[in-house]
Amino acid sequence: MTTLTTLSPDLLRKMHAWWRAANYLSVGQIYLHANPLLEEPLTLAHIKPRLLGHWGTTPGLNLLYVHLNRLIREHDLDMINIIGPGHGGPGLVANTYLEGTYTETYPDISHDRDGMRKLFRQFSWPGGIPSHVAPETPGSIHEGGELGYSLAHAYGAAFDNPGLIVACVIGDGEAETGALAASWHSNKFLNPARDGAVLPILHLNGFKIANPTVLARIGREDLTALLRGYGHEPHFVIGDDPMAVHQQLAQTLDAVLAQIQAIQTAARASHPPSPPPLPRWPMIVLQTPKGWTGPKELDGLPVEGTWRSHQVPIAKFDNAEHIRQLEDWMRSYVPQELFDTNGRFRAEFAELAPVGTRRMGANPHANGGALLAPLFMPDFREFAVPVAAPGGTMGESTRVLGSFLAEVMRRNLGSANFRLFGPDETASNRLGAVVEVTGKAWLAEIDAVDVNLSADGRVMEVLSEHLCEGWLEGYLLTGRHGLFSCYEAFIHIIDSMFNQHAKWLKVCGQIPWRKPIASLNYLLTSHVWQQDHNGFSHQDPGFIDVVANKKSDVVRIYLAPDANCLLSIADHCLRSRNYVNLIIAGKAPALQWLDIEAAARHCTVGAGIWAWASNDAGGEPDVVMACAGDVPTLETLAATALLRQYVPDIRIRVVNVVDLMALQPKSEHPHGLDDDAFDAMFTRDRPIVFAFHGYAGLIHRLTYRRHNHDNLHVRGYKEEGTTTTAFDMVVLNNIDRYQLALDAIRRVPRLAHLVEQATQRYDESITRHKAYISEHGEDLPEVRDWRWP
Ligand SMILES: Cc1ncc(C[n+]2csc(CCOP(=O)(O)OP(=O)(O)O)c2C)c(N)n1
Repeated sequence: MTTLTTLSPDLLRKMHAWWRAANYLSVGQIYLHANPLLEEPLTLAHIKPRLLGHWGTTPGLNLLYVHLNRLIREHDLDMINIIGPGHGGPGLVANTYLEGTYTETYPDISHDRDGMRKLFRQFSWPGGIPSHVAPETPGSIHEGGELGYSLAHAYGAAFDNPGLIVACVIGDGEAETGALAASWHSNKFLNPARDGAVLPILHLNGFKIANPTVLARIGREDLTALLRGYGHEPHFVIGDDPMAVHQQLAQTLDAVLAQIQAIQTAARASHPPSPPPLPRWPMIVLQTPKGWTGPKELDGLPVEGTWRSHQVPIAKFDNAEHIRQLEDWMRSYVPQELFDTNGRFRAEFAELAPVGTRRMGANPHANGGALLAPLFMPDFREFAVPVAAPGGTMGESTRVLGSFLAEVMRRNLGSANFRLFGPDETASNRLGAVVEVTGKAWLAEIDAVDVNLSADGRVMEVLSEHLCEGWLEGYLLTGRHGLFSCYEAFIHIIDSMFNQHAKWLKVCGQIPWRKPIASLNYLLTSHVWQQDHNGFSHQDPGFIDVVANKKSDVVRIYLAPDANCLLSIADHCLRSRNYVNLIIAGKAPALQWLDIEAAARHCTVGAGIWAWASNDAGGEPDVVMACAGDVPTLETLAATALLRQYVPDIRIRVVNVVDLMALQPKSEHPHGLDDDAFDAMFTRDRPIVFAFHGYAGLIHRLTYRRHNHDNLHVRGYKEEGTTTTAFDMVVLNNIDRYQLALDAIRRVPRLAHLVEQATQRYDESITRHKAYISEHGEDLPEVRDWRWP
């Protein structure tokens, strides 16, 4: 039985003072660059020339912060705070300043008048800090710019952190996003025995930028039904009278904490129920006015409690009345009661903050690199496919990788810091070996037909790329490791999440106190060239382009030509830090080219001449046949073999690129080959026929500064496709062996006399191919059974 807390008058007074102080500092950050304590009457000279920031959500965030602090102190909680409406950045900066972590992190922002002036001035100021909750904000693992990801991040942080409670403020506007709407399902994947807890707090302040929010206008009954349908027990805190809301919120927080603890205690008992029941986790709906305590109205129009308070409620100071209104607003918090004459937060209020790393701005989970332990890694060579001669063995790259990942999983079960994420595709992507080591996490109902579902599983399968990405990001940001495997075409669903994470990493690289975290690893398979059951909708290699847009110090792109290269790449990526590693590899049975030592050497350099496939004998070739990606590599090698038949004296060099960034100049990317090495591979003046896994334009973009760029002829995917044979896919996109061989003959000047004959032969080959697949429904035997000679 929960006893209702009533805040004592003294505690209520102090908590209210903290809230006023946080609100004061938030308004100060948005508006002022001087006169921080309002020691002089406010004038235009004290007000920033550009007013940037968001007030509307901020008082709610500030209210929650002081109340969560009370909970942490009274129960010695290990808690972090994720802020969905992170545009309320000034609130988080204000609270971490009040609790002391901001000044410990940035000593220049001291607890005195001058420190407060700098605090105000730096906000949204050139060379200062961003307007949103950002990597610079102590205690944050969640950039508050793009809305939608807070709850997924919160669950990612809670997985395998049994002692942690993640409070997660969700904007009611944010709740309209697809990502957030899916995130409510996360509670079916959280095991109260081994994971921490998430406390969702829906901030129902009613409005977005210019509109009401859906959840604020469906009535309490439907909202309750919706949230219960998602498996939560909503607790409503509603009001606009601060004192009443303080009491209600304190009581509610105590009640929800008691429920969380009861769920965990039952699940962690010495004889826990089996199978564990799916708990109905509590959550809070905080319904308070948007822009609470701000101007009630401006120029005759209502502001507090409306969308007009979203950003900067008073935005124009061309009339004295507005300056007076801002001054009245700021003085309504009675700053002299809150700060002493030097600008220091008064001790009787400051003591409300938790102590040391219990402060949310100092919790190490929010600086995950500080907690990161490396994975125990097996030797990837032990999983190698034996390749006695190039092309002499068949193998399924991702299945081979699956065995390696299963061993990584096994070795790290004890440290509980490695998970695999995927949208229902782990088996389809042939990584199924992992499931033999650990189940697939699942706390909802289980039927007799289900396999490998378990409350303890470490494979996270949910048909939401948003959730896979968000959970993994939250998991990584709190100091753990993982990999996300996905169909290549549908990874685009999280393009924007990738963008945000890459931006986060870029900024963290410039913040010394942010410790390096494990890289975000993507394995894209079921790729454009290998669609068995699926067709055109599943054919899109464009994520490579999205990744290539990002800063060179953050992104890496690897195209595995075979299974052994994939092993070497995966080993490297799982050991790396602070990157986004994009790995692309096929899952279909395919010829294997390199033994494991050759693969490791090849992947270390990133690109190389395959001497065994070349016949230029170290001299100048007639043509360079280059390739990146497993299917383009196969077609290039087959084209090379054809060329040698067609033109016995042709000198061919085969170059394979595994690390796409090797193509860029070294000045652009640390993996870039230096110009001499590039020229030694691609020559300065010989034609290059380049078969690329993705869209051709990217190869040109990466190499346009290279000497031989004018001679570089790239073929890639050009949006032709359907449900057809594997070889027909490459034919449809003109990246097939017959086409590549023809290209080579066309590009080599001394072979000009052969072009007509070669063109005729090409046409015949394609006609034969089309007729055969149309008749037999599978590829020509000469294609299916082709082997490197
Ligand atoms: C994905 C995304 N779409 C649009 C925006 C632009 N935007 C910024 S704040 C906001 C309204 C947010 O409303 P809510 O989540 O309720 O936050 P609050 O009202 O507490 O400010 C919008 C649409 C955004 N930041 N992210």
